[in-house]
Amino acid sequence: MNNSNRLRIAIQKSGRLSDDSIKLLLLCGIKVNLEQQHLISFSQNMPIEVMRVRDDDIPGLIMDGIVELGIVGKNVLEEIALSRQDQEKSIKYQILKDLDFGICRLSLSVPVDKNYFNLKCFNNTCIATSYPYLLKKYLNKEKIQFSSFLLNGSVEVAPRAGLSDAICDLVSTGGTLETNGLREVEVIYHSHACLISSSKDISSFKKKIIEKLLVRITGIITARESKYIMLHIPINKVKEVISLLSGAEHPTILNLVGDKNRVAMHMVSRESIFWETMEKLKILGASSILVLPIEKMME
Ligand code: PRT
Ligand code: ZN
Repeated sequence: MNNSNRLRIAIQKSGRLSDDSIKLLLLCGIKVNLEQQHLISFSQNMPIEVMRVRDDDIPGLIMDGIVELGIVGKNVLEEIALSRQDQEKSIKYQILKDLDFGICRLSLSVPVDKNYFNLKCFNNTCIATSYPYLLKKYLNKEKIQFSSFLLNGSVEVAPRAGLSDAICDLVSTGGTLETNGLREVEVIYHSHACLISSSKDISSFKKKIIEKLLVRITGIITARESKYIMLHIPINKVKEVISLLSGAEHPTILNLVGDKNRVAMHMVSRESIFWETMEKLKILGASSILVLPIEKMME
């Protein structure tokens, strides 16, 4: 239980989620110096302390009520929840927000030269994995008989070393699998980072800070997904632009000085604007097309 008056937020100390987690906290306006090698760093402008730990420790810290907020991959969260369930420990937590980083999938992969038809091919196989609980949950549901062993690193070398028939590991680009002569055959879990909170007693003072952070994080993520678009277009093509940019809401139309046939359109689009869309706008007669990133948004 955290009795301090400061809201504690746990993030990964060093790894794939660290930079994005720190960036998110800074964008939320939390001033904190994370340069030193300290476990806990105090914010200079908010009643917040940031705790930097291994990602595998974050779900437990939340479920035991040691910290109020955490940023962790859903894969780790679900794996730890399953293992704690097995040990009859508390698994209470809340997912407050799905975040837009740490995107990966947990997949089953086999050597490229091995025939694979369907999940039944995993019957009586031995699978190396860092996620035994997620693997067991998935294959048990499919009624596959298998054995597994835990490797917390270098999982991808297990089949070549003659230790296993297959692996169950995280994949993002697929490069690691390819380098190790493996082929991804089944995705068993889609994951991304998420903001989680403890379900234990949280003071109303801390709840207010959490609410404030949540609004800010939602604004940051919406802004990152959105683009501000400006362009010039013949007046009679305005409707076509609107239907082409279907993710854009309520465009602003402005007159252009010295050109009665064309107008300027300004709008926010909730969708990515690809080169293909810009080329289509050009064909419609658009010019001076600008697509700008948005830093913050509040609705
Ligand atoms: O030290 P600590 O325990 O904190 O860190 P860690 O080594 O356990 O985790 P880390 O930093 O590797 O990953 C943290 C989290 O990032 C994971 O739990 C996922 O939620 C997320 N994530 C996103 C990934 C990947 N993408 C990823 N590609 N985690 C690991 N990988 C590894 C994967 O295990 C494999 O070795 O990257 C390799 C595959 O990548 P590709 O691009 O070659 O497919
Ligand atoms: Zn870890």
